[in-house]
Amino acid sequence: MFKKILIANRGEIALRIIRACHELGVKTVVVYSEADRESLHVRFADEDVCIGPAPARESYLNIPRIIAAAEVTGADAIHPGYGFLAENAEFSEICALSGIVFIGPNPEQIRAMGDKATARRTMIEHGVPTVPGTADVVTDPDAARAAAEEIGFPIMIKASAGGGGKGMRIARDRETFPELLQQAQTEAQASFGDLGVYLERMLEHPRHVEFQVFGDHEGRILHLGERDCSVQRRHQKMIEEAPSPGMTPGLRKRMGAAAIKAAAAIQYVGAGTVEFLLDERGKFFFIEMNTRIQVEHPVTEVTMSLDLVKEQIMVAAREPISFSKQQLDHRGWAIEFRINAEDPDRNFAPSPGTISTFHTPGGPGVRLDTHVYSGYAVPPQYDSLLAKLIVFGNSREEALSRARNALGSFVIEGVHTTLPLLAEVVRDERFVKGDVDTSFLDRFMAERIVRSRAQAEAGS
Ligand code: MV4
Repeated sequence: MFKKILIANRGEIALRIIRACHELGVKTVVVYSEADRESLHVRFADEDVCIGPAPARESYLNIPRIIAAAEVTGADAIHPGYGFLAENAEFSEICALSGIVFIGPNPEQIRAMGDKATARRTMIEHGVPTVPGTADVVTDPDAARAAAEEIGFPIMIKASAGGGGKGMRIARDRETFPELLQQAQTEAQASFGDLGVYLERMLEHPRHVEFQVFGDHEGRILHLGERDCSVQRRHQKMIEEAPSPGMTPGLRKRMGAAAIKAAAAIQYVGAGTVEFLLDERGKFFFIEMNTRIQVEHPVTEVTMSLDLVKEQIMVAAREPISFSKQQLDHRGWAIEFRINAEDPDRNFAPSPGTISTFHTPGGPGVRLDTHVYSGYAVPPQYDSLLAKLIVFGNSREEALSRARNALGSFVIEGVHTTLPLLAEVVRDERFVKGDVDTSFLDRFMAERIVRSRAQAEAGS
């Protein structure tokens, strides 16, 4: 087992990794920017190194400074968390060259799944169901238009070096296709330095269901159930739950087998997530594979009684993973709510500032992953996530009831947050029925605006 792990991240996930390390008896080193001097991950770690000013490229994305911090503190491994350098193959390579274990997959696996067209082709070759589309990137506009006619509109144009919704365009007909193709290629070149885009038939209003997978060094690969992430806004997930309300035992068996096949195609090691789209007829299609621990990992942890971060560290240290012994089974229901410092009444505008009141919910089945405290100044330079409220129940009804109470007794003052909106969503009839797909939140927000205008008029 490692003696000391450097955590190359910040916020709630840095605290989460520190806790896992301390439970394993491993010392922790954290890096932080000047904007994070008062952050909890600095206070909780055994050692801390200030690596630069606030901008991420000067700190949390700065590979030489992170490697230097690991060397001067004698860390024998680095955990990248999610975001920042978590899926940066070059960083994983430089760690290996520096004799530091990167807690994650190897560079080849990161590259294979980071290039979305290569990932698709790999899945097609291994018989994993994919959305009808091109097997590779398209460059020539005429060939692209011919492919689009073949696939049929509407078409999703996706950047191969993108992912997570970045660098996507929807083309609804052949007239607008050439212009949208050009836009997608220009944006991909500007954002990712690679203009490669591929085409997929667009599924209207699918569910977004992802499977947690885990591989060890002996080639064993298993899945740890699914998470439904359909409640999202512009690719920012807001509510995730395990299991998915749209799942049946037979469908879970088929999707789980496909997820394992996807991971086995690249001999995956460590924690990974295979993302699918699920349509209303129960057909599913691979869209992406993520080679990192995800924000929403806790809903899998509480329904599988596992600590996924500890398992990641065990695999990286080539120790046996705990679930190779015990029989795995999911029990109960978990729902995660992302509490962001954003104003839902101003189109989710970021709302940095100082937290004046931070009163947290509790009781049976309530978990809160957060780095925030009363008096904490939310820095404007990073993502707006303040806390993840994870609620567990023996049934979805119990989880929903607990969620309503927990959201209702959670008080954050000093910044606007998504708390009020989340408290409304858990009362929405369609959400309570589990009858949601990826269009749910956009529709909910549109109706919310109409309601608030009607109330304003009624009040006036
Ligand atoms: C799609 C899709 C429908 N059809 N692909 C890609 C990135 C991932 N985070 C979501 N992605 C989607 N890919 C095809 N062929 C629907 C989504 C999607 C989505 C798209 C636009 C806006 C919000 C979305 C939420 C979940 C899934």
